[in-house]
Amino acid sequence: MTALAVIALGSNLGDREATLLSAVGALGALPESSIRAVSSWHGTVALTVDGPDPDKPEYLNGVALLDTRLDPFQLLDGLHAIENLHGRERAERWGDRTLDLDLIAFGALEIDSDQLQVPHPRAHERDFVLAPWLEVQPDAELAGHGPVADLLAGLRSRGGAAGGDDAGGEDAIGEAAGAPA
Ligand code: A4P
Ligand code: MG
Repeated sequence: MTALAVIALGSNLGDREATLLSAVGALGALPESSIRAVSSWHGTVALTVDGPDPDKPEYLNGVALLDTRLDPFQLLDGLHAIENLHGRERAERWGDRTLDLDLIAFGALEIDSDQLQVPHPRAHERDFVLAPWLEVQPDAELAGHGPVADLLAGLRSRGGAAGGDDAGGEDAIGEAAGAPA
């Protein structure tokens, strides 16, 4: 069965755009998987465990939609392999990173294991996930939370755009080459 996986990409170290584009290529090259769409890259303030920190290097964030026949755990292994290929080091939680790939949603599936939680437990409160997701899937729904458009509107009306978008929309690459319609 083919599922639609929503993957959030983030980078705040090195050549961020080159890393993100390379990661998109690697996602599309995963077995039994193809990229359906990729958002533009959004410049966002780093969110640390102590809150937003404008003194940290700025992130580029985006979202890719992936049609896949992998199961969610196989896909997570693939995401970790791609992160490692791009020099990801794990020093501190929410620390600076060359590449972070988070599985935000996997169809309407809900998983709560030590290794993997889907939907991603913090996605519903993150402007830097919801805004690019909405761009590529205007009718998106986050299982257990509702329409992404409503979540984003609520977040912005409360002024709580955690790690919020400060330069969204530039560098649009839109529909990925070779993506299925
Ligand atoms: N894991 C469980 N569920 C998932 C999932 N749905 N997707 C496990 C991906 N991984 C999942 O992740 C730690 C472990 O979470 C993994 O081993 C996996 O089995 P990690 O990538 O090693 O560490 P992390 O990313 O530092 O931790 P965490 O808690 O996942 O962080 P978040 O929530 O991903 O936040 N600020 C801006 N502006 N933009 C960002 O993209 N990202 C983060 C990371 C912090 N601040 C940010 C951004
Ligand atoms: Mg992560």
